[in-house]
Amino acid sequence: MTDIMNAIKSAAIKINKAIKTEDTSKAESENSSGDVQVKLDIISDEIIENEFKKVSAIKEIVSEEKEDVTPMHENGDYLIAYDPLDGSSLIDVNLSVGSIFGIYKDEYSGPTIVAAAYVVYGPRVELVIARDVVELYRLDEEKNEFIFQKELSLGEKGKIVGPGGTQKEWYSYHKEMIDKFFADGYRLRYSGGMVPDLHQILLKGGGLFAYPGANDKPKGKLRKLFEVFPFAYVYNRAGGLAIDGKDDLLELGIDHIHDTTPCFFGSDYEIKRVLKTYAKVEK
Ligand code: AHM
Ligand code: MG
Repeated sequence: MTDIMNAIKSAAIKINKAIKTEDTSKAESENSSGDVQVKLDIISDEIIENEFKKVSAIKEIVSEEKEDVTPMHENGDYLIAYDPLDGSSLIDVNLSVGSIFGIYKDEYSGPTIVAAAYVVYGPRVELVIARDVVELYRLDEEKNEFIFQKELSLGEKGKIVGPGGTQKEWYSYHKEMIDKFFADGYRLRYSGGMVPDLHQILLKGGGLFAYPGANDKPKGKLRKLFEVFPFAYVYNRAGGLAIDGKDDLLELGIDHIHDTTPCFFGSDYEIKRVLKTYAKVEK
């Protein structure tokens, strides 16, 4: 596991450099989910694959940017699913983006994830690693080294909400629930990048991030393996909760590598309110 985390650190240092120096325009291709790729999506994917190739503990990898899995080391113990550059459509407006990693054993599913990590490329580069506990590291760009800062945990309740999706398409009960949070004094904190949005809630110690199912996307947008399960693992380990509306996200399996699911991440109080709203709804 240490070798995997070191590979993630090396990849993050290289991706950070690429973000600062490479062309930020669109590529002429789409990924497996039909999203337009930017050139940096492809560069970041290659950087990570090259770092993971060196780690014998990795049996195979699968990227949000590729259709299928890539075998690595036959005797390796771990399967890694990753999103090399999440929120890459925010690159050209200079908002924060991130890389997300889920480390699985035996198969790709909620119950088999054994560790998760993500990197935020913002004004500072930060890395969060979740195993037994959740740890925050910050990149010292002079030493090219990630320095441990502190352990992270969520409180019982927060003050901010990040409501994803297109409001016009939300189901009425979802809109009423979000409106009620704001009526109760919650403040809107939403950049359009799940990594900085979830990072903010985690560092502030609580709140709610939602990317629901809606009329245009009944199964949501965010992908189980590359985005949802890793953050569900981080939030669980930090003492928060992560659900699809009714069930714990880490109880879910997959039918296909690129499956999506509605998802809600947050502290105890806010997620209990989501559970109450969605209890009335058929799954
Ligand atoms: P990406 O992997 O193609 O970048 O998409 C994931 C991102 C998330 O970071 C964010 O929460 C979501 O897409 C926002 O999507 P939209 O603006 O389409 O609602
Ligand atoms: Mg993504």
